[in-house]
Amino acid sequence: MNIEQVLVNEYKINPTVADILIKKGINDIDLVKSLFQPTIENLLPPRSIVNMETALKEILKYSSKEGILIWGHDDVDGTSSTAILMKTLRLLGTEPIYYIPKKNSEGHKLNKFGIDFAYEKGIKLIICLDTGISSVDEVEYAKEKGISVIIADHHEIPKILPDAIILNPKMGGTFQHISSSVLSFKIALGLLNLKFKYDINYIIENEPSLIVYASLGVIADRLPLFSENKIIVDTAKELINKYGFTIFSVYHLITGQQPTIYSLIPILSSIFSEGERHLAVELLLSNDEIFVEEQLSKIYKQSKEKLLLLENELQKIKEQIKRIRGYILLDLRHMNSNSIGYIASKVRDYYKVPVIAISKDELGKVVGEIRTPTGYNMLEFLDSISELLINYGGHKTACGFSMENDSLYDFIEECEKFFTKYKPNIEEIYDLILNSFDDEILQNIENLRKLGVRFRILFKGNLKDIVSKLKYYTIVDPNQILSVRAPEHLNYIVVLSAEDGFRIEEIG
Ligand SMILES: [Mn+2]
Repeated sequence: MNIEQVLVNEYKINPTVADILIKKGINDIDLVKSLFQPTIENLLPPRSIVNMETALKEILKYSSKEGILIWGHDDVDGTSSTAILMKTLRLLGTEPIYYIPKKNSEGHKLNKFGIDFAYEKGIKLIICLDTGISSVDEVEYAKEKGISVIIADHHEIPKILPDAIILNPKMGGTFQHISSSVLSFKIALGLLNLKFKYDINYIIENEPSLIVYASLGVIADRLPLFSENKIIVDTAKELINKYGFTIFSVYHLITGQQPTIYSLIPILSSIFSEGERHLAVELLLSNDEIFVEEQLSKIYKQSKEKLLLLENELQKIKEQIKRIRGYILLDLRHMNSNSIGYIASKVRDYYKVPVIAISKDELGKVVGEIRTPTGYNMLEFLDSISELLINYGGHKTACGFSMENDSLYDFIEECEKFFTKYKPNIEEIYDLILNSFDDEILQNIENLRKLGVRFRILFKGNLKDIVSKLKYYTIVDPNQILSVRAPEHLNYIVVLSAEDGFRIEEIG
């Protein structure tokens, strides 16, 4: 039986919905199980990931000696990945070092400086986490220096891959939307199993923090919360309640609030790399309550102040936006480049159009962040203008780039050309377009909603009838959009099946 038949026959899923599930990444019988029974025993084994076997052997080869460098990425997914592998390699009896490039002076790929740094330290293996998938030249350079490279990165796979051992969920053997932190957790699982025969249950009992770190990257990167991502996050929530992890108990002490994965992320993401040290990694790995309390209370205060400043800035920016023609280009060269991703996301959420925010790095080069609604593929755009760029990468709707100052004018021209022509892919915006109410489909979507799958549905046709039937489901409409106009006077309604119910997103 193929996957569609399994979904239709065994799980009673409507064929249309089954096709959408397959498109969303449920393309393998084990993933079907992880979707419908999201419990830890249904996490796919590490070794089903393409190249994992080779990667594990390579790591074990070096883990008996000194000589491993973890090359991370300066965001919560990157720092939680780094913490997972640092901890695991220590358990294996080696003392690795890590380096996380500073975003506003070094970009985010593997770089030659880092390889020289590794070479001087006698490093024989570099493991890139949450970055590196496009570092073709840098991997060549590392090899010339006699350094082996493993890349564990969940970003989009570029046309030309570096000549390294590559682990990427989009190559198969796992849910394609896992974070780099979950990918790192699977490396950890594989290593601990190969070396000590530990299984997942043993690790949950004895090294529960590894799962908790893995959950941070899933939430921070806003990945779809079903299948393996749901398994990790649900298990982490249980473990946080069961054990008092230092960073969580200190958070409780400082704020008086119940610590959750969600509450920790804004604090961790307000910390930036110092290169050879990243305080977020140190805090995650530390059992020293005094150190954690000292640092966390300082950061907590600073992050609150910074958020206030950013909110102010955001308010000013919104007031300056007078006219929108398909997209927004924000010149934020007065702001620190670390903050422009946040601003771009917020402006995108508010105006629901693509936003490009540019700033300067420490060397005066232009750096930018792009955030778009679903349906855009901005990596394709960056590919098409790659000769203007020094560096770029990320996800289709959230990516970053850098370029020389001289290229800015051409870049702006290219944006204008691109957005006047580009039509977002309607199939990526809406999972489903329905011209009438279909009970079977809606019941499927309701059940899948509880398993974490989100469907964005465009309703057309007899909207009076559709709205009256939709009312049998939990509707979330805090701004009461639906009562603005009678459904018979509408052309369409957009509904998202969200965590709390069917959210009314848009009418027109
Ligand atoms: Mn990531």
